[in-house]
Amino acid sequence: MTGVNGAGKTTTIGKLAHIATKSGYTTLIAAADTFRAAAVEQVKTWGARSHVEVIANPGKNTDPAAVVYDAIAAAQSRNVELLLVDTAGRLQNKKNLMDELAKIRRIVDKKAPNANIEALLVLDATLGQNGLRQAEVFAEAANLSGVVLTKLDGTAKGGVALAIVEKLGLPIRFIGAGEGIEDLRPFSSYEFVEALLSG
Ligand SMILES: Nc1nc2c(ncn2[C@@H]2O[C@H](COP(=O)(O)OP(=O)(O)OP(=O)(O)O)[C@@H](O)[C@H]2O)c(=O)[nH]1
Ligand SMILES: [Mg+2]
Repeated sequence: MTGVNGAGKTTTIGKLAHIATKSGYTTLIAAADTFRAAAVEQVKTWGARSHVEVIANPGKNTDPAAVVYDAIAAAQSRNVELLLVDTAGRLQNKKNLMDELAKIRRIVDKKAPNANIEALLVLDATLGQNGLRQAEVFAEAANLSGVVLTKLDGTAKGGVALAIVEKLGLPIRFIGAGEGIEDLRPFSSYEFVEALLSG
């Protein structure tokens, strides 16, 4: 799960862990936002809500790629079906942080060559057309396979999704419509266009 600061990555991980558990998948979470100590606590709180264990490294300034490495090893040894990876928020114009994301992606590709890998950009719908530029840069660094559009419970309609699908060919996978654990839905193009065109 990738994206700029505050887009809703950690919340979306919590919601996905809930859906996964309800759907009978064995799931783990990798706490690869190692920038802030509070980030690990936040994702642990979300994991606990659906009884999903979180793999974290308690050390200071740990390498997020190392956490992902450990989490993949744990997932493999336990035959876990789904590993959700939380990453730190980063601005797409910070080259060192985008390089770090690319490194995480390389670890995933190398350690889990047979996995079905989804790299999702979590995009705050209230930020409008800024999202297109974010999507372009994240697509390059993380080899994105899709987008989660969050905060559609407010006044934003998420029209940027049209540009992202058209320019980058990335599907919208889920929409976030609230802060609660149930507030994540699979994307429906029909409903989306209806909402976009209404009032
Ligand atoms: N209204 C609304 N708020 C949301 C939604 N998704 C996330 N939020 C809120 O957005 C804020 C940031 O969410 P986080 O999940 O912490 O975002 P993040 O991308 O992990 O942030 P960083 O890790 O700091 O980059 C929180 O207050 C969430 O409750 C949504 O779909 N609707
Ligand atoms: Mg977060």
